[in-house]
Amino acid sequence: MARGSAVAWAALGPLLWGCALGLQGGMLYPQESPSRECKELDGLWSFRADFSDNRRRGFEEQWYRRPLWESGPTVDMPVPSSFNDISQDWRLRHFVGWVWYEREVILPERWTQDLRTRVVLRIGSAHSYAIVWVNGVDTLEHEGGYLPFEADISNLVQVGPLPSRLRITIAINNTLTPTTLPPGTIQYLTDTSKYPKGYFVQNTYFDFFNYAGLQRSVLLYTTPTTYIDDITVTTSVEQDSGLVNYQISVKGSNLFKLEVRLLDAENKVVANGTGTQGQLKIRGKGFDWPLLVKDFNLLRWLGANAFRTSHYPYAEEVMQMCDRYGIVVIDECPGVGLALPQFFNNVSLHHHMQVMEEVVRRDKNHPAVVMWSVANEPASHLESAGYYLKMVIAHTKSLDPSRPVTFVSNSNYAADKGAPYVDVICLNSYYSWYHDYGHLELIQLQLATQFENWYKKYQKPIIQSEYGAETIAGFHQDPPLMFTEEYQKSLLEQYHLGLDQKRRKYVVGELIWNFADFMTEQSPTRVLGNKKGIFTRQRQPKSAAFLLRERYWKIANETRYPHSVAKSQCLENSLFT
Ligand code: GCB
Repeated sequence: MARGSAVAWAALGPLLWGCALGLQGGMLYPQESPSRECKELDGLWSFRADFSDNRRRGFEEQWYRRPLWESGPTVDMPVPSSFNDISQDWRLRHFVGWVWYEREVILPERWTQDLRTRVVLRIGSAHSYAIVWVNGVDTLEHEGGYLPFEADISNLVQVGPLPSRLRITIAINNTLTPTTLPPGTIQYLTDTSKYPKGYFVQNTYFDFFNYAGLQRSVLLYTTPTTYIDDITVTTSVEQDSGLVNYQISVKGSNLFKLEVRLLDAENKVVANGTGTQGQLKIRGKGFDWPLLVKDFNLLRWLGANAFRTSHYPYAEEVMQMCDRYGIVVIDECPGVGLALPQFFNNVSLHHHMQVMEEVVRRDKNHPAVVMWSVANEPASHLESAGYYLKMVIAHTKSLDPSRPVTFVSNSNYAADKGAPYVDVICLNSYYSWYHDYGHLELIQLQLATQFENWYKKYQKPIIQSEYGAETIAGFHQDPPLMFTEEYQKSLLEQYHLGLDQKRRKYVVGELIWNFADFMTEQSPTRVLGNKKGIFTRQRQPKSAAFLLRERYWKIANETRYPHSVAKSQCLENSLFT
């Protein structure tokens, strides 16, 4: 059901570097300034799902040509949100195909009259394929969710006297195909004794609900016609000084003068520069007060200092909070569910590289990002996956030579074909949960074997990137049984004993699965979603949260005050600044 031509299957072969790769321009986070204005388009949009059999009625009847209400009934849809959770209509929750959003905007007169102003339409993310029309004109298409895209619409709004009313129509298709990220398949069920004609299901190979729609903010912003299009910052330390290297890309004209000022948290200028590239030298450390946002307060309460954006890039505002809170991030792209051999084809590889370009372009200047992750649990035992991962990793390294690159593996150490190319080995394992369930006594042995095998083969640092147990808050049983809070706690305790054996050697990180319970598709193994959270979906702690809190603060204090007796409590006001 993807728009356009059918999936092109191509045998894996050498890719021509640079061929159609390379994003045009930057993707800076829009900020208001004396020369830039923003107009948020969050709020109620008109919405319609195309329930027609082929899901193409909207294109056949050209719904974008006229206001959406003229072609049929619409409902209110808040933006940002996932359309799946808003309506009481069961069909919409599980809808697969094209949905249509529309919103009218009145522009300030200056935006339409002043030809020295550029007007840009920016969509924070549209999962997963989007087509955008402005006043009925096909303006922008984008493939892939979770990442922003934008178009200069000046020539559509600056067209003579007062077209100050703008109609924005966005069609979004959430169908996952073998070449989307994450990939998926559509299966038609043709046994007419069981299914009505034309019945199909969307198969996915990952463990979260495929929420869709305009899930992040949509906005309009302006820049002057000569404008900063992109900034790339890399940092290093030389003795007592921090070095900030910058490169600035200016578009629109060659006649400009650039002054660069670096501000600290209190907006004081700490370094100056001029020109499109240079180096700023600064001294000292930054310090941030905790912000009043629940998840970050919980991270701080826990003493956690890192997370992975499993399994897609998080909102830009989350990355900004991480910068402020000193939380380091393994920034992962939506390369999840790469489970079938046919997903490792050239079209997917090309798209995957493009997605990594978009991730790096968006997040490269966040100091919080410590590593890029190109995939979660791909079928990395396949030869074709080895080549595919090698290419995506090499491409990511060429985009950002300053950061390590990884993918998260759950393959056997002897069979994994992608591990030779990563800088850090990230491993997911579920001892005593998906294997040998109930046998907590086996965890330490199995974990030690896992670490020793991988380290012996690769001699690379290792992160335990997932471990955990499904736990229904309020279920208790002692001695512990699966799904109880006691079982989750005991399982983590056993893992921690194993992790501590290797922690000072080559195991450089541990990431619990999961921070909080989350929604998944229905299945016999999921009780209203994945319940491996140490917090509920409402952010209340399960018993395991207290265990982790003890552990994380103890480790943090050991590191920060190596000569005092390690205490398992927060010793300061600030987190890891
Ligand atoms: C995994 C996946 C994660 C799942 C988790 C689980 O290995 O990476 O997406 O949610 O296991 O709970 O099964």
